[in-house]
Amino acid sequence: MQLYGSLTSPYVRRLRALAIEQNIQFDFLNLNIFAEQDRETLVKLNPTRKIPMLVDGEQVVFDSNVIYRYLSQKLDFSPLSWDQENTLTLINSANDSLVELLICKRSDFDTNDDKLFFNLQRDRVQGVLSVLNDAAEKGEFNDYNYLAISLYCLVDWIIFRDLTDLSAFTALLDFHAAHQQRTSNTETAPKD
Ligand SMILES: N[C@@H](CCC(=O)N[C@@H](CS)C(=O)NCC(=O)O)C(=O)O
Repeated sequence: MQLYGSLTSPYVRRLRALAIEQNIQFDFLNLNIFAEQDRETLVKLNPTRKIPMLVDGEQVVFDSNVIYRYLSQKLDFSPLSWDQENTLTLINSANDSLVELLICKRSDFDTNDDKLFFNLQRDRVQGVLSVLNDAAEKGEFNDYNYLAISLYCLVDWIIFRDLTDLSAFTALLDFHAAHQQRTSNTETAPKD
C-alpha cells in the first residue's frame, strides 16, 4: 500500500501515526500539492485535489475518514461507535474550518475581519474546541485510539501553525503534553 500526503497535513498525519501505533505497513509518498508535477499526480489519483489518498493495488481510496474505514475493514479493527463517529466529526469540523482560514490567510485575506464566512469558521473552531476540551477533561481520550491520534494531530498542527490561542483549553494542552514524546508523534512531527 502507498499513502500519498504531505509532511504537514494533520489529516495525513493521523494515518501515518496510526500506522506506527498499529504496525501497519505502507510506503509514504510526500507530495507538494502546489508544485506542478506533484499536482498532476494528485489530480490523477484524487479529483477532489486533497490529501491524503491510499493506493492498495488497483484500489484508490481518498479522504482520511474513508481510508480509516478501509484499513479497519482490511485489518479487522472494531468499527467506531456512533459517539466515536460524532467525536471524529467534531475534530474534522474544527480542522476543516482551520484549513479554510489558513488558505484565506495565504490568499491575503484578513481572517479577523468581521465577515460572515470568517465569523462562522472562527465560531465553529472555538465552539468545537470547547466541546473537545470538556471531553478531554472527562478522560474521553485516555485510550490512545484513532480519535485520540486525530485530536493530537489537530492540536499539534494548531500549535505548529499558530492558528488559534489554545490557552483557555487547558485539558487539550495537557493531553498534547502527555503525548508529545510518543514515537508515533515524534516521527511524524510536521516539517515545512
Ligand atoms: N476530508 C478530507 C480533508 C482533507 C484536507 O482538507 N486536506 C488538506 C490538507 S490538510 C488539503 O489537501 N487541502 C487542499 C485544498 O484544500 O485545496 C480528509 O479527511 O482527508
